[in-house]
Amino acid sequence: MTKFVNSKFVKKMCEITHESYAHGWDERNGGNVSLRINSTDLADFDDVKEVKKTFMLGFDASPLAKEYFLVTGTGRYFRNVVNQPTLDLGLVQITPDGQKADLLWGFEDGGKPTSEFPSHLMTHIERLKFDKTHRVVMHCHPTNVIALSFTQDLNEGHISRLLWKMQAESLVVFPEGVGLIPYMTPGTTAIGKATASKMQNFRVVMWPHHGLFGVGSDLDETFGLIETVEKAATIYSQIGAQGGEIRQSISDEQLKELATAFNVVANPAFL
Ligand code: 2HA
Ligand code: ZN
Repeated sequence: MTKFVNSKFVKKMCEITHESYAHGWDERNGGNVSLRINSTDLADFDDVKEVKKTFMLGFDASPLAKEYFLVTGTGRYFRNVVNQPTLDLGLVQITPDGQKADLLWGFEDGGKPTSEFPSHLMTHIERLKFDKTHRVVMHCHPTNVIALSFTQDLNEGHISRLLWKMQAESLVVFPEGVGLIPYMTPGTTAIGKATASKMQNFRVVMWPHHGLFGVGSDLDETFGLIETVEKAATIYSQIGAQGGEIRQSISDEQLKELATAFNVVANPAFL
């Protein structure tokens, strides 16, 4: 029998959290990730069968009853996960009544799931209505995206079009654009509800003056989505550093050609 710490799930979480930290998106305890895992993929591990403790969720997660999530811990530093995954990560199963999460592995020094776990689970619930392949929710604090939320009108169409026009890749990677919620207090059920509601139409949602929430079917894809949004915002910052004058840019027509060429549907409300 294999130990869960050696699983591809833990390995990939270690890699992604470290990569996100190395990009400068997770100062101190910033950021959190959750990954939904199938029960069949856990069958080989003998150290995930017993309930170690149980956490109250504080809301009704019954659409996720019996689902398994590998999740980062509250207060834990992304910088450290790679060196102490059994402390900073936990594998939980949502209880059949959807009110609690049973800890099966990890959080060995008394940790518990991220403070944003309600936002994660509400987002998982919403995304699974549209896309059964959906498995990952990732939150982090990308610097240039946060900067944009101070200098730009907080309008989804404006932000999405700005980011689409910063590089040819943007529209292909996030054709729906970027969703936006008002500034809200982190870690609350209210921010979870607002984020999940945006996830009906978007895979990436900006939290002004705070960061991004991204979703996807695996960790690489979700990381890549956030990376692409932040790259576009970084180009915008660099344009500012080069004097800020835009002499030529990608036109609406060229965006439409991109959508056709890459077989994606650009959000009709924005283009
Ligand atoms: O995990 O990033 O939003 C810490 C945070 C809260
Ligand atoms: Zn945060």
